[in-house]
Parts: sequence; structure tokens; C-alpha cells
Amino acid sequence: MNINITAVDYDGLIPNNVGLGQDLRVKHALEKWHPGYINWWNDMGPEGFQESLVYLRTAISVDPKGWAKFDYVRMPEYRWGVLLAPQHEGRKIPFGMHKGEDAWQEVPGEYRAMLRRLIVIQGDTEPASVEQQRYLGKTAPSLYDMRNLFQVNVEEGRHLWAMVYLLQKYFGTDGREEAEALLQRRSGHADTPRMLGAFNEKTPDWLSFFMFTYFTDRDGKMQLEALAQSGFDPLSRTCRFMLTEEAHHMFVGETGISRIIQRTCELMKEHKTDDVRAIGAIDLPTMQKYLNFHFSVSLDLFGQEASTNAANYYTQGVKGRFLETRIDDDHLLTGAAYEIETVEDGRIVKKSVPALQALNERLRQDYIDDCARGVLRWNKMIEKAGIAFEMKLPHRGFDRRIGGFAGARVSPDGRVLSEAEWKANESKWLPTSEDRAYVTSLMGPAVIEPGKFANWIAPPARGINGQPGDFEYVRFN
Ligand code: BYC
Repeated sequence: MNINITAVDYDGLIPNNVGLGQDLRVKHALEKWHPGYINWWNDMGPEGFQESLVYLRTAISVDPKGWAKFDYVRMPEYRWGVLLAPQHEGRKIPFGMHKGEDAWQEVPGEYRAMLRRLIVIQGDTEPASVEQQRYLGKTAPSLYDMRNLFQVNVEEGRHLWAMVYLLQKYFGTDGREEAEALLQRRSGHADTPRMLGAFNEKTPDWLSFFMFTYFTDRDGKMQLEALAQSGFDPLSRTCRFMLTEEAHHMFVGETGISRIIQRTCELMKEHKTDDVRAIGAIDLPTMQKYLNFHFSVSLDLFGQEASTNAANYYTQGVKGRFLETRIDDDHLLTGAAYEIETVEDGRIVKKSVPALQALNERLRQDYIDDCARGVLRWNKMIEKAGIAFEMKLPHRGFDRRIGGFAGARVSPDGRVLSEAEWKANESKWLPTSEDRAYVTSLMGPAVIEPGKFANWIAPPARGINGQPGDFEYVRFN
């Protein structure tokens, strides 16, 4: 049963449904953090569009039946707020050594460092992605896409607020320092980079953006799902509401890639050619290479295949599995085993390891299954267009930097290669500088006429919030 669908208080500086009005210590701490956040947004948020009016969705409730409103907003004036999903009365910790005990409403002292670390890592990815996507507005293929980019950006900003609230409310001085540090690190910076690999890569073009929102935001989904199981109830509730917003980000990725594929297939048929670069579209093999890159970088985000960190998170009730409560087992995993793949003596071998240590790998597998669904849909479109090409997820060992495959050379179809074989084929599997230059060359100045789209992408099937095709999603000042 749900209780406490607390109405969202929109009167103060920080919209919230956590009773900030009565929690003056945290309210003041967040109000103190706010100017630094706005400075960060103005410095690192979408460049060139801070004065534009953008048709944005703002969360105004946490009721699944109607939680958002749409209106024109200047991004620096977006109402970033602190919103937690409703508390489940009598919620019990669903796994680990505390299974069956009441979920914690305060941080248990012994798990404080662990929880803080997870919240900081999660928080760090949110501003990182805004930084990565900072220049994309200037080359948006339509007003519709530009609006979607900005929607994703402001919601990543809200997700940073969500983590900062937890830090300020539950972690005292350390939390305050971590909240400050989240505004100091910068994606790709040589001295103060963001914490995880993928968040220091560039997102220089819209094909990369759609791949990022499909593959990397989906890591976000899986990690948030795992944290939503947490015994620390405020973290669970925060993540549950973030997942509502996250769905749109993956929609942007999946439909963005679909629309590029659709346009490419149309042009291939119309011009009876595979050489769509000559007519200003993105060829399917180039899309496959971008897919390979973003998929493998995102696989790294799950950490080591065998991880004692992951085992501890689970045993101590801090981070669960994807859909934990729907899994039919003992939710303790003490004697259980799980099979992982790794490279040994130049071969990929399967190894049985304690299931508790393999939780990163298990989540990675859930992620791979989830990724595969979109690929299936893209392939159906290609097949329907009568074109003989199949998009594929590369092998999990392909081009990895973290875990048992790091350092090995693995082909997309899962063969361990010599360095010479890798070098001879790398340009077929990963975007080359020429590929990147070509894709960049398509990213002309933003298409700002309502209802018009760049040549390389098809229009969407429907507008945002039921708006017509020529809707003016962004108004410039
Ligand atoms: N890059 O035992 P391991 C999102 C480190 S995305 C750099 O496997 P663990 C979003 C690791 O920190 C979701 N370092 O670690 C998407 C550890 O360091 P220490 C973000 C890495 O803890 C799009 C060491 O290697 N949320 O929301 O089991 C847009 C040993 O590794 C990496 C989370 O990630 C890497 N890729 O697993 C916006 C959830 N991988 O302790 C937003 C919170 C590992 O030796 N994080 N290392 O210094 C976690 O659950 C875990 O920390 C990880 C790593 C899954 C990331």
C-alpha cells in the first residue's frame, strides 16, 4: 500500500515533497548550495540557449497517473525539485542479511561510507552528462530534437538535486562537502574528471547523443533499479521517481536511432544505393560502429565481473538486483554460484564464481538483454524496408577497459585476437576519425524552422504531449 503521496510544495525556492518547509537545516543547506548549482548550470549547461523558451515537462507530483505539466520555460528558471516516490507502508528490506527487517529511514552508521560512495557515484554521472551534451543544441536536427535534448538535460540536473538532497539530509558535513565536489568535477577534465569512464568521453554529435541516451542512460536505468531495492528507504524512493523520468531519456535514444535508420533506408531505396554518404545520410555500417563503441563503453559501467564491493553492497542490504522482489530465490545467495566469462590463456572461458561476487555481471546481463530488445526493433525496420543488413550487439568482451576482458582483444563475434588481427580490423568495428569527421560534417547549424528536419533523420511518429508536427518547441530570444 502507498501512503504519504505528499503534495509537492511549489512555493519556496526548491519545489519538494519532502517537507523542506519543516526541515530548516536541510532547507538552508540546499538554499546555500543552489547558487553554486545555478552557476554550474550557466557555465556548463546547454551553450547558447539559456535565454530560449523551451517547451519542457516539469514534475509537479509523484502520482503515476499525472505527474508532469508542460510549458515554456527558460532553462535556468526550471523548477528543479526534490521529489521522492511515495513511501510504502511497512516496506521490508528485500534481500541480504537484513532481509525482512524494516527498511531504514536513517542511514545505519556501519553502512554510511558505502551508501555515501554509491550516492556520490550516481550523483556524479548526472551533471557529467549535461557537460558532455553541452554544445549539441547548436546542431540540433530539429526543434523537436532540441527540446528533447534540453528536457534530458534539465532532468539530469534534477537527478543531481535528488542525490544532493540525500547527501545534505543524511550525511552531515561529509555530505555537504561531497555536494560541493559534485559541482567542481568536470567531464573529460585532465585534473578533475568525472568518476566513471563513459562520463569522460565526448558526445560531439547527435548520433553519439542518441547512442548515449540508448546505451548509457540504460545503464542508469539498471543501476537505479538496483538502488531502488535498497534497504535505505529514502534512496529507494528517490530512485523510483528518477526512473519515471529516465524512461523518456531512453525513448529519445531508441526513437532517435530508429529515425536515422528509417531515413537511411528510405534514401537507400529511393536512390537504389548503399552509398548514402553521397546523399548526406548516415550509412548503416557507420551506425553499427557507433553502436559498438557506446555499448562497450556502457558495459564497463557495471564494474568488475567478480566484485567484493558488489557482494558487500548486497549482503548488507544496500544495493539489490534488477527486479529483486520478483526473483524466486532466497535473496541471500550465500551458497549460490553464477557463471561468468573471462579471458584466460588467450581464450574466453566460463568460470563459476560465488553468485554474491557476480552481481555486477548479473546486472550487466540484464542490461544486455534490455539493450537487445531495441536492436530487434531496429532490425525489423531494416528488414521491412527490404534491406539486407542486421545490427548486432558486439560480444561483451569487445573493446573493454574494466574487468576480465580489459587488455584482451576480442572481436565483435567473440574471438580473442592477436594485436595484429585487432589492428587490421579495428577500423571496421569502431568509428574511425574519418567516420567521425563525416558524421560531424552532417551536423549543420540547428534546424530551427518548426516541422523541418535535417536530411539525415526522419520526423518522429508523434509530437511531445500530443503537439502537432510543426509545433514550435523552442522559442528564441
Ligand atoms: N570507471 O569492484 P568493482 C546514470 C572502479 S549511469 C571507473 O567492480 P563496484 C546516467 C570501482 O569504482 C549509472 N572506475 O566496483 C546515465 C572500484 O574502485 P575502488 C550510475 C570504475 O563498486 C546517463 C574499482 O574499479 N550509477 O545514472 O562493484 C546519463 C573496483 O571495481 C569503473 C551507478 O553506477 C568504471 N567504469 O562497481 C546520466 C551506481 N567500474 O573502490 C546518468 C552506483 C569500476 O577500488 N555505482 N570502477 O576505488 C555502483 O554501483 C558501483 O560503484 C559500480 C562499480 C557499478 C560503478
